[in-house]
Amino acid sequence: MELANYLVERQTQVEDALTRFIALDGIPSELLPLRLVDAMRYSLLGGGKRLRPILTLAAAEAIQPDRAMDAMPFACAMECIHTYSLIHDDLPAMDDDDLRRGRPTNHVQFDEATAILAGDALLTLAFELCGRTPEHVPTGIVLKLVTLLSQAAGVSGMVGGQMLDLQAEHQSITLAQLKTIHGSKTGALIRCSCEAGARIAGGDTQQVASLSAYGTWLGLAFQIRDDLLDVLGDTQKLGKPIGSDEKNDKATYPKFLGLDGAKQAAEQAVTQALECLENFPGQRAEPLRELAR
Ligand code: GRG
Repeated sequence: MELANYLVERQTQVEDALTRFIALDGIPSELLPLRLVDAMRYSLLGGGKRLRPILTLAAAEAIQPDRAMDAMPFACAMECIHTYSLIHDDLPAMDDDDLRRGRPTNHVQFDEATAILAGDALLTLAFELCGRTPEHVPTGIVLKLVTLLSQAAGVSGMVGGQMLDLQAEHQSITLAQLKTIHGSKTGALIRCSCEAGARIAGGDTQQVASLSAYGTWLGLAFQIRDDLLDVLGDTQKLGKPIGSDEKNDKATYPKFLGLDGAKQAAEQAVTQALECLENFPGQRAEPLRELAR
């Protein structure tokens, strides 16, 4: 399996779906605040790897390939939440960044109030998209998706993790605390993307648990890699400034473990993620395996 081709194909499908959903058809144009819609579109359609929606689709595919597209509305919901988090994270009150995905951040391109509202509106759009899961998916599963999404994005997940992260600035924290912070701030959405895909495609308890655990390990590997790229990457390729962790005196995996130790920890997390896929024989889980590698 060629991962690059798979990613391009899935990115195109996700972007087509995001473009359709953000067209906001059905709302009379005189009711739409165009500046807000422009700001939402600017960030939602402005690039990015589309990792979380691709994970949702790939997890659904690992259960039942012909059910993968049932997961598209939820996949797009995950991207809406992710995009809102980036817009808010870049604000002057948070990281105060000017560059994201190689372009001016939302508040630089528009203004702070518009950026806050664009984030808020993307968050609520995510719940609407959850409700657009095809009607043949059992209602009980859709209800579970709402709970999963709320827990992953809210106080027990991403927003809670962001708060812990802000409080930890300029404090000395332990490696265990760092893992907890990132497990919530970044890991929760990644785990939720995987678990939701499994549920939408009708996975049994064991399969759902395995794909959720895969998401947990992948989230850890992703965060360690992100910390490493902040030291070793280049701004051009990443589309955002490097060295920001050092500048903001942030606790990171390389600071705790050294560069080699952090690389090893990422490799171990990838090995664990791959082990979670052992009961998925054949080609169906190959995209998830390749993504982890
Ligand atoms: C402000 C509510 C609120 C939450 C902020 C997740 C988060 C919490 C902020 C995002 C900022 C950040 C740098 C998080 C670390 C995780 C990370 C590297 C996110 C970027 O994700 P990618 O690499 O980005 O998937 P693309 O651009 O490819 O979508």
